[in-house]
Amino acid sequence: MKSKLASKVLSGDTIAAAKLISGIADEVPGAFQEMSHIYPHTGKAYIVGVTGSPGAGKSTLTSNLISHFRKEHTTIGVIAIDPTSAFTGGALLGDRVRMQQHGEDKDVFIRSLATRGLQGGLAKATIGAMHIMDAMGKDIILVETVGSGQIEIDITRVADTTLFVMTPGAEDAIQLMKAGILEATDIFVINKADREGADITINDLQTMLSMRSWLPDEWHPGIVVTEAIYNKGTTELAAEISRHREYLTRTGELKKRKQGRLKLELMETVESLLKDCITNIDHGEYLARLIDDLAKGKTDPQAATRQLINRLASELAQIQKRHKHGRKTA
Ligand SMILES: Nc1nc2c(ncn2[C@@H]2O[C@H](COP(=O)(O)OP(=O)(O)O)[C@@H](O)[C@H]2O)c(=O)[nH]1
Ligand SMILES: [Mg+2]
Repeated sequence: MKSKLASKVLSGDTIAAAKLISGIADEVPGAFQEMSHIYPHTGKAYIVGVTGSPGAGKSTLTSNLISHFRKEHTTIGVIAIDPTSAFTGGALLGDRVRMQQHGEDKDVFIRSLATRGLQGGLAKATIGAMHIMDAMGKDIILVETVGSGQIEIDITRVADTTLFVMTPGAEDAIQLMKAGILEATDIFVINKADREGADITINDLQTMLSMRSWLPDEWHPGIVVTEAIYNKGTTELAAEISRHREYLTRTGELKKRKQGRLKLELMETVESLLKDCITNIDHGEYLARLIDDLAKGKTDPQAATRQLINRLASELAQIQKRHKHGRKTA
C-alpha cells in the first residue's frame, strides 16, 4: 500500500497523478504520506502564473504557450483554477479543440481544480499538483487563476513568473494600483489587441509603470501585446518569459522565490496542523469553553492564548508519541 500511488506518479502515470491530486484536495490522510515520496523529486520545474479577469483570454493564451513550448520539446503541466472556465464536460480551459490536441500529447498534463466545494483544500491541492507535475518531470508548469484575492491562493506568491492578462478598456489604472497588481506582476499581457482601445491601455500602463520608483537592478515588467485567438504575440510572450527567467537566474532571485514558496508551504502546513489540533482538543469542547470564558470576561485573549499553548504542548507531545509508536509498529 505504502507509496504505491507515488511510484506510479513518478513513472509518469497520469491517472495516478490525478488521483493523488484529488486525494490532497479532499485531504485524504494517505495522500500526504504519498507526497513524502514525491518531494525528493521536486524543485526543478519553472512555475508560470497566468492571472487576470475571467474572459481576458488566459486559457487561450495558455493553450498558445503550450503549443509554442512543445515545439521546443519542453514538457508542460497545466493547473487551471479559473472557476469560470474550469473544465466541464470534457472541455478543458474553454478551448475544446486545441486542448484535446494537447490532451493526446503525453508530455502535456492538464489538471483542472474546481473551486467549488474545495475551500480549505484549494491552496493545498494547487501546491500539491505543482509538486506532482514537477516530480513527473514537467519543465514548465502553467497555473491559470483569476488571481487578485478572488480565491484563496495568491499565485503571485507561488509563481516564478507572474503574467497579468488584461484587455483594452477593461482594467483602469486605479484598479490595478489598488489591487497591488502593479507590484506583483512580472509581465503584463494586453490581449484582444484586435479590439479598439489597445493603444490607450498600453499608454496608461506605461505611464503607471514610469511613475514607480525602482531599486537598482530591479526587474521592469514587460508589456506584451497579443491577439490570442489569432495566435499573435505568442512568440514575443514566450521570449519575455525567458528573459524574466534569465533575470531571476542571474540575480539569484529565482532561488529566493523558490525558498519563499517553501516557506509559505511550511507555514501554511504548520498553521493548519495547529488549528486542527486546537479545534480537536476534547472534541472541540476545550475551545468552546475558552470562548465562553472570553465572552463572560473570565479571561482575555492574551491569557487564553497562554492557556491554549500549554494545553497544545501536551496534545502535540501525545501526537508525537503516537507517531513514533506508529512508526515502530509499521
Ligand atoms: N477578440 C478576441 N477575443 C479573444 C482573444 N483571445 C481570447 N478571446 C476570446 O475571449 C473569450 C474568453 O477567452 P478565454 O481564453 O476562455 O478567457 P479566460 O476566461 O481568461 O480563460 C473566448 O471566447 C476567446 O475566444 C483575442 O485576442 N481577441
Ligand atoms: Mg480560463
